[in-house]
Amino acid sequence: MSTNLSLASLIAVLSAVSLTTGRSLQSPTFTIEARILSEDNAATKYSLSDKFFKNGETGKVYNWIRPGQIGFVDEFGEELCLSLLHDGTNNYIGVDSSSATKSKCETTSERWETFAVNKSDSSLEEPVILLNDVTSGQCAYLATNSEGKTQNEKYYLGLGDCEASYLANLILAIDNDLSTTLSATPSPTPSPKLKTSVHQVCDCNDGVYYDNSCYDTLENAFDDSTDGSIIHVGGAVVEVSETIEFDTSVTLQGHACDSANKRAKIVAVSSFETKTGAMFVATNPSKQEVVLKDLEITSESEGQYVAAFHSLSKTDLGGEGKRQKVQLLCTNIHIHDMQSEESGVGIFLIGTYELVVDDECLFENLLTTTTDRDRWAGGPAIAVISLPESGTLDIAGQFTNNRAYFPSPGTEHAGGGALYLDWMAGRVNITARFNGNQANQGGAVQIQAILGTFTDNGVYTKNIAAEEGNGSRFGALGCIKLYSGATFVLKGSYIDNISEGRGGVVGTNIHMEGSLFMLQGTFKNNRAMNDGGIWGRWSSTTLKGKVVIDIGATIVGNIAEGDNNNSGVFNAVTSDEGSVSMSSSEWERRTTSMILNP
Ligand SMILES: *[C@@H]1O[C@H](CO)[C@@H](O)[C@H](O)[C@H]1NC(C)=O
Ligand SMILES: *[C@@H]1O[C@H](CO)[C@@H](O)[C@H](O)[C@H]1NC(C)=O
Ligand SMILES: *[C@@H]1O[C@H](CO)[C@@H](O)[C@H](O)[C@H]1NC(C)=O
Ligand SMILES: *[C@@H]1O[C@H](CO)[C@@H](O)[C@H](O)[C@H]1NC(C)=O
Ligand SMILES: CC(=O)N[C@H]1CO[C@H](CO)[C@@H](O)[C@@H]1O
Repeated sequence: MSTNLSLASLIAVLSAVSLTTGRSLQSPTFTIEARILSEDNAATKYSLSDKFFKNGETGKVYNWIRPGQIGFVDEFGEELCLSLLHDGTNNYIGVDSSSATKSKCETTSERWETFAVNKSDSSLEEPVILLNDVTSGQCAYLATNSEGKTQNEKYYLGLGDCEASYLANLILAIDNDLSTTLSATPSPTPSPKLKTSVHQVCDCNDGVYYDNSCYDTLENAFDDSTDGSIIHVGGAVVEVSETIEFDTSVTLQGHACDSANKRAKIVAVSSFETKTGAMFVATNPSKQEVVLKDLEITSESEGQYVAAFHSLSKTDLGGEGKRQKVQLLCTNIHIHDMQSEESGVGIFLIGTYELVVDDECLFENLLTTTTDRDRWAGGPAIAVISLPESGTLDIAGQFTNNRAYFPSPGTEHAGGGALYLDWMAGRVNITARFNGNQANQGGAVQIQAILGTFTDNGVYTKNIAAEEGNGSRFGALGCIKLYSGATFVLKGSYIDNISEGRGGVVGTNIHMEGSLFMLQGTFKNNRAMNDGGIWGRWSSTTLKGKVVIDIGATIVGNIAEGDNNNSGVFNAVTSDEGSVSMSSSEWERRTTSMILNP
């Protein structure tokens, strides 16, 4: 059974109101009246029972089924609630609980969410109550069940007092496209054709909204936040002029107030310079969970030094900083055009149990650069120093034109053009696309140690390990040490990458007994100016773990310039012990996987 509240797409709710008190929910039954705006913006009055439900479903009596919930009891005695599903962007869709995945009438919290109004009738100064309960005289509002967990956020219709200070509430608009698609296939998954609802933050002068108030700085909102808080940004560009330190578990939620933008914009003003610091620093020495959603983060001026998001560093809190674990979930964030002397201009985590970067994220034009004589770690987009055995790293999205560069008198050995991953004992899963990133070693990704399972499903194109004075290696990815029990599998696509030294795609050094290194993906037109068109290894230690070049791998057109393509596929050198290598023509003659140390 479907309901035609799903015929209506919610457009907006109103106004700068403070909705924390004054709710009383008494009326036993009522009828809702709604002023419906059609495409041409003409307002018509309807009641929910005669227009929002299909033929045969008209005339239902709606009740307060629970505090904060309107619904009805069906012929089987089941309670069905009207709810609005959040589709993950800014859209809401009305459904009854029978067509929602979780269904049933969950008891909602009493937190009420308000939205900026879409002016319904330009001639009226006086606000209009667009949805009210004629029996009780109360007005309908939205209530949300979410307490910081923004996925599958659900909104419910509820009633509250219609005091003038609350102003108007809901506008429901009929969307003809929606009515056909949704009534045919009742589903909690909303149609992208839904109109955008406008969040309260869009009316705030400084683009910051938290706990029913506009804030003049983001810092103040963070200062007032508590665990589980959602801080909203959007509308105005949010300016950050000094480091915001916070120790709460919060969600920073962007809103696309202007429908042309997908994200809310946060900018470090040009006077805010810090060679190694960041705009946001998570400072809780133990557990801290942070969600970043729908945000664009950048700095105002070119060449300005400031990073975006950091955890503590290992020297913070008298050395305690290195024990910190921040869980970070990123959805649709775009961090770009920033630089720092520190790793992780986008995101630096000393440690994490969970980092998720979703497929809509984009890290672009980020630079780590220093002439410090003791620096090796690059990773301008993301640097993670420690992932414990129970930890997970899931990195999707896009990494474009990021660079790590440590020129003389620096080390000339910047590692990781986009990502720098140090101690990886947990599970790592990379599905991101890397294009045009550059470092001295690991054009896109540099890994110091793998102890767990590292699966690379990424797409790497045109990344470069650049000669900067003293050799270079690993065009796309490098890993210095594979511990016993480590699995490092390359299943992705690696195309047109270049190492001006060794290892056109990938390089390794120490392989301990009981480790596995495997090439399974697509390797095309990569180039090492020295040796190892795809894989190059040099070590003073004997190669001990298992190495597999899967016969299912696609290997075409890779070049090892330094040895006339003798190691077009790979070259693995152990100093004092000699080397083993393979050319493309040898590979082409094979009918089985190549396995070392089986
Ligand atoms: C909402 O506001 C936008 C922009 O002002 C306008 O284009 C749109 O027609 C309005 N919609 C309704 C239903 O009032
Ligand atoms: C890696 O992530 C992709 C995309 O999210 C997923 O399909 C795949 O199952 C994951 N693989 C592992 C080994 O977790
Ligand atoms: C180049 O690096 C090697 C070790 O990586 C070092 O021994 C050598 O001195 C360096 N040469 C120059 C010119 O910096
Ligand atoms: C190496 O291989 C590439 C691609 O197959 C080819 O264009 C190039 O001429 C080869 N170089 C030598 C020296 O054989
Ligand atoms: C084989 C090769 O060198 N392909 C490309 C690698 O990436 C560089 C930089 O983008 C290109 O110039 C090469 O053509």
